[in-house]
Amino acid sequence: MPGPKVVIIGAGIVGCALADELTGRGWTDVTVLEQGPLFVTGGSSSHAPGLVFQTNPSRTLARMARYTVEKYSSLGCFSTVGSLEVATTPERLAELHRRFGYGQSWEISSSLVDPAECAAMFPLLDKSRLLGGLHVPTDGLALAIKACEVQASRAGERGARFIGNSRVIEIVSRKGRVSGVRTDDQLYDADIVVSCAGFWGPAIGALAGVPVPLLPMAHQYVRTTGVAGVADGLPIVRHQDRDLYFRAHGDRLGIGSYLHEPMPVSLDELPGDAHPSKLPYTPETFKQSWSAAIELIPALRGKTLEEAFNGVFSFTADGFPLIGESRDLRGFWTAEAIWVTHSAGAAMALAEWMVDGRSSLDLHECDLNRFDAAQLAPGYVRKRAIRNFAEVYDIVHPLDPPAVRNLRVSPFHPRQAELGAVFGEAAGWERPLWYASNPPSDEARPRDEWSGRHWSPIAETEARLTRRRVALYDMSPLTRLEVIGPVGFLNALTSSNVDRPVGSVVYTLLLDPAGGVASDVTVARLAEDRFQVGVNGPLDLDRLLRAAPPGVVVRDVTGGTCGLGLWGPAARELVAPLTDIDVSPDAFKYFQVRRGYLGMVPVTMLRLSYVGELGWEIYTEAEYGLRLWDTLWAAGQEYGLIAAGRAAFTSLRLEKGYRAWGVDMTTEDDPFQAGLGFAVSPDKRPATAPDRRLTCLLVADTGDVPMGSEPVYAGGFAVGHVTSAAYGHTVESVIAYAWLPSALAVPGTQVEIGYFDRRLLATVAAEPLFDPKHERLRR
Ligand code: FAD
Ligand code: THG
Repeated sequence: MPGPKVVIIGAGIVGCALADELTGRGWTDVTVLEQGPLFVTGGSSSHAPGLVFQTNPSRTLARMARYTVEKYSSLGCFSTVGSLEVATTPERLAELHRRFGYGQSWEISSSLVDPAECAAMFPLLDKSRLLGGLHVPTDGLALAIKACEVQASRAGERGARFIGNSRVIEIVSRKGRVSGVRTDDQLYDADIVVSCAGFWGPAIGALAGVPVPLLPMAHQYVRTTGVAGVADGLPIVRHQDRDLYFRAHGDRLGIGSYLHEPMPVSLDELPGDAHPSKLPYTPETFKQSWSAAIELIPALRGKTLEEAFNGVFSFTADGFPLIGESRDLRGFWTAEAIWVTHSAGAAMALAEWMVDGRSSLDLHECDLNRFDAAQLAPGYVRKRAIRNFAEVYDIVHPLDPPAVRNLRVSPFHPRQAELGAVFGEAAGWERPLWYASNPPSDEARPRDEWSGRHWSPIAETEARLTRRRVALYDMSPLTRLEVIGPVGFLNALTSSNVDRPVGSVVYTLLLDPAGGVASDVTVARLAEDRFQVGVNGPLDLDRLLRAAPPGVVVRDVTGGTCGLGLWGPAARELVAPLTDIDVSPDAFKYFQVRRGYLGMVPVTMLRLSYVGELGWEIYTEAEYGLRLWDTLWAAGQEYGLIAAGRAAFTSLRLEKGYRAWGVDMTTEDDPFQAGLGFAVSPDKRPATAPDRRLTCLLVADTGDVPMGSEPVYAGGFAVGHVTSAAYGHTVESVIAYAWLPSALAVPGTQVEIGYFDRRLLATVAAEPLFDPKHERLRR
């Protein structure tokens, strides 16, 4: 069986790698159509200098890069010269320590080196400017054109066809499914079309009616005349403090720059010659970069440029690729905004996904369908992509404010602003981090500079008062789906029995074909055939829509509705006089749902709590939002009600041991490893003994609070990594969740967490740390 008929658009490095990976898995009916000549097509791959730095904060991107290095090395398309990232500021040196940590977490060996060692590896560096460097011996140079040729020839031997000078001008579809593509002179039938068109992605997307949210931008690359001391074999260098990178081309030095103003490119201004991805050089925008290059490498003084151009490639709103099948047109896939660095790994992951129905790599950060509608707006993509260009080498804190603000606000926003909310952003939503109207805690410990950024001791007050009194949390950004149809539909999709009486809520999992955790959701049964499902974002909507048989309705009701979490020991006393719903402990139990009124507001109340306290999530339509807030706020005054933000929320969540999907666990983890076996019915999936476990650590208090992705060491070796961490104000300790081998996931085991240049002592603890018998939730 040759598999389905596949057409790949584009014979750049991604299209060639995908043809190789698909044919290697037995899908041999593959046709690759390329508008340019083979294999110097004129796309980005034809002009990429091919530097591969594997270290990345994202585990997925790091693993794609590792695969790329291993594959291209084995195919003779990689030159393992090693890499050196240099620091000229103390902030950068600290950042290199953090990057060293990512390497430890993702199994990419590296070492921190002093200025003399930097100069020993790359003698032309002015070592008096350096504070240190990060050396990754397995990094190096991918020979991009050769990698295209070698992978294409292997795919060709297995039956793939590569056709150059064939421009796709139409995507043909029938009943919402792709059925072929048309070039100037021919129609090709296809069951599956994969767009590997690089920065032309949006144009191919337009042919298919599929938004492809990337922005082509130009980036300057130059090559000097001969420089004494430059020779092949020198490590590749990054000088992130000045947005530069360097490689040797024989005795010439190649210099790439991100220092200039971002230069978005419109597809109709591309040169009509054989090199559309090569725009004319703009010398004035390179001046600063040239001086910065001379400062680092004084031997460049007086040298001239032999070649220079502005090369075009893709940027996205969040810096991640666009991989997956369109939800609008079945059978139409994309693999775009992928660097040479990630090309083979991304192609491998996508081929697994296409052939096996799932990838061994967690792809949620890269999924084409990860965006909400607002995040697809061309203006949004453009603004965020431009910021990503400018910040490509910057030291970016996870909570730094993004380029686009106030895109989505909940109806509570004016009240939150009146209370001095300090907002963060998530999926386009404004979310309070904490409220300036609450006093800072005088018990709060000082924090290290990094974890103390975008943090306030007010969060501690909010966390403590949630446990002592009662607090309001904005739950509007939580994605909520309405499902109308027989319960069998949801029951078949989930890991436990959701066929419970009307009025029940079930916490359950969506598992992928191999049993990996694709999501964790709450299913509230509002009526016999009507459900409200709390999910983790647009990918879950997609999953349900794909599975829904005719007659089952699945709708995202997040927009147009809103919700508040009212949690704390006083929650029941506060709401009881306001509502016609009987909220007494026997009438409205933990994990039940009721509908009724709160004041004059029609509400759906779910008795559950991600922060581990008595209380409810209270949902209503958006137009009632202010009235809902005001009703609770007025009634809450005598109970000392406060508004509380995301910082307190995360701290309370970790005290209670509740996992966050996408952070703590993904499709790479099974429920038993993730500590979620309780949410799996044995008849749906038998329990297995975990080889590794998501583990709770108590971290010795030094003021350092990890942020996630830090390595965990035992016996001197990296053995796992941190997922989530926060200071737990009730348990009075830093809490970190981490993946560890089962043998180490035993309470009392001592480990260390790598944080910048420090090692933090940590001890495995029994979980949950807070209220292990759920007494507070159930009273
Ligand atoms: P491309 O190589 O652009 O291939 C897409 C192909 O699709 C093209 O050949 C195009 O002709 C074809 N196509 C488009 N439309 C159609 C159509 N309608 N019909 C048929 N065919 C079509 N990455 C790194 O990892 N490291 C680096 O050091 C690095 N440096 C770079 C420096 C420069 C100056 C540039 C420009 C890029 C750099 N990149 C680097 C980025 C990297 O080059 C790209 O991300 C990568 O090459 C993209 O590969 P691709 O196969 O997706 O796209
Ligand atoms: N609220 C609602 N839906 C949601 C979330 C939410 N869906 C997505 C995400 N958040 C799901 N995450 C959790 C995590 C833990 C719990 C609820 C949602 C939880 N767990 C209890 C426990 O682990 O002890 C209950 C388990 C049980 O009784 O089965 O409460 O925040 N609406």
